[in-house]
Amino acid sequence: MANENLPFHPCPSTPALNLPTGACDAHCHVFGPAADFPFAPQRTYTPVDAPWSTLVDLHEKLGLDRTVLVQASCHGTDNAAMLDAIARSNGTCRGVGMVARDVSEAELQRLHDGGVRGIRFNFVTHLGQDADTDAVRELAARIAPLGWHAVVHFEADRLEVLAPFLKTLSVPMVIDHMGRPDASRGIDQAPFKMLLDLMEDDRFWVKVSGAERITKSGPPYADAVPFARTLVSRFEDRVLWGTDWPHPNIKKNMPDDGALVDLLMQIAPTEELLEKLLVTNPTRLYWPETI
Ligand code: 0GY
Repeated sequence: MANENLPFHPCPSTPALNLPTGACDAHCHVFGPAADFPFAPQRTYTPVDAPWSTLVDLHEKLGLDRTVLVQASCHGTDNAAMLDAIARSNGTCRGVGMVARDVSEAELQRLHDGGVRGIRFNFVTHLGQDADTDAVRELAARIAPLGWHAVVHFEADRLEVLAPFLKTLSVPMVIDHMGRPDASRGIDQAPFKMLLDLMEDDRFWVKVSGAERITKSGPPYADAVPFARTLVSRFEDRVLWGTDWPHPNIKKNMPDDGALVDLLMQIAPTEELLEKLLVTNPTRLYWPETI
């Protein structure tokens, strides 16, 4: 039986930080409702229902105007819940899907028409089997003509093996959750240095999300901030941020999404950096036609 997730925070605080117009949550999920969009039988966890209407209310409270939904493993390659949300969003939401190796051209086009702009590959032990690198290579070549990118989600200790492979791909690649280092080991640890090296190559982007995942000290995530701060200060044009709502597989201290927004005061401490992180950069990847 897949493990049951904890519910998301019932009443997130209103952040003190005013976000810029067009601010984008570039990493969050919709789950179910299971009655309408059943979870994948092969999933490794069962999330709580986290429908689009709840996310819309949350974003309004936080001051977020746009959304990138990321397909999570619990829905497998059935992107229906995500596509349904995008269709309701009046153009304010785009998506990152998951697809099978033998996905048809027609299905890729259907996803594109439905607002998908990338596909995601997992190399995370607790989410089940790793993506097959031959399949990743094939799919990366197939999505390139659509102008899509790959989102790569891995645990920090996988990077040493993964980096040489990723460097052979020609599409833009977005790394989830700062490459998931153990924050208690500090920014001089080898996996984070490896990530910084990888980011010198301008095919790579990184999400400075996941403070609540990499922290060892817990809220308010002081140990995680230097990682995000370093990435934003060194690579201001290739960083993205997201809440990660509804926070799948967080086992304790379910984050207050308002507090996660307020962490941005430390992560991107000038108006210009905040504008790039929340508006300019996500626009380049997900709404390039508006530039
Ligand atoms: C995340 C993180 C997680 C889960 C998934 O695909 C997923 O199921 O993304 C996780 O458990 O670390 O990116 O939201």
